[in-house]
Amino acid sequence: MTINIIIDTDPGIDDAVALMLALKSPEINVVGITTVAGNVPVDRATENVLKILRYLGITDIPVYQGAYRPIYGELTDTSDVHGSDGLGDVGLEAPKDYKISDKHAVEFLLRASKEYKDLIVVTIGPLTNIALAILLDKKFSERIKHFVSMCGVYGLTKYGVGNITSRAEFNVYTDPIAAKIYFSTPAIKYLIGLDVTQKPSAMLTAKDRVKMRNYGGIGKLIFNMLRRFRGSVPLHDPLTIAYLLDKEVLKFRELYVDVEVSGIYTFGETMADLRQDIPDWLREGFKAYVAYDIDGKKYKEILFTRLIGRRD
Ligand SMILES: [Ca+2]
Repeated sequence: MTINIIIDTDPGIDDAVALMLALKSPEINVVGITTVAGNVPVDRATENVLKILRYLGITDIPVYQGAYRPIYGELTDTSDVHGSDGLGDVGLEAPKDYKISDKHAVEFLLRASKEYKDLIVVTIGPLTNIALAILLDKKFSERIKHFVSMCGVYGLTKYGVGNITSRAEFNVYTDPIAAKIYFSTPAIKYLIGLDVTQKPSAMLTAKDRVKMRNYGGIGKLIFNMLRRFRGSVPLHDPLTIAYLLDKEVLKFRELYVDVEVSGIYTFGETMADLRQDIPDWLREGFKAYVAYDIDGKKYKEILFTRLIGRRD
């Protein structure tokens, strides 16, 4: 069965890997790609999507540019992580003749939610576009089969520490109001946070990356994009796609979650109500499925098999 998805993204090296994983997986039909300001300004994010499409020789997937800034929050310079171009400065070129749509990403999200009965929205950047779509159309989120989002950190494992501040994950920190609007909808949400993406068994070791390089092609590209890192590197965003390909990769718990939208040390912190034995009406926040464990070996097998054509 074909899995119809929209990917909302701010590439970003791990976004690039997520896009390639989706686009190389025949079970997945990428209905469209929407961009958002996050790791890089939105026009750069759009350009980076086009670079990936060009690299893969894809010419027919519609690309829609989205929000140029967070609703509330500021863009952070991530060039120390993602390079000055957002893709590790490996020299990928944008296609000269790829036309992006003149429609806004949010318009596309609303339209596609009506056209497809079984649409899954995958978010791997700040949630600004999603929040805007929710605010424009009360029924939008209910028309989506479900969302899968790389966002937040919920205190579910010892690996779950912030990656932008000690408490906050980047996508939520960049636009916490947008995250709150998203969390507060009754839509079905699968949230994949740093609790699982930073588990050591799920991270790409230096040895994994050398193996990738030696296989050439996409493997070499990933190696080069990540060449400034030493030791193990988490690949957060592709986990959303890996989960769609194989549900065994992640374990989820239904929890109530919320996000801190003010505070000096807690700005952008996500929290899950982990109290035991209290009635739901006393709980704080909104229902979501939150990932609490990952089969890291399986995750890496998916990356290697799909992207490089080798098991490991
Ligand atoms: Ca991202």
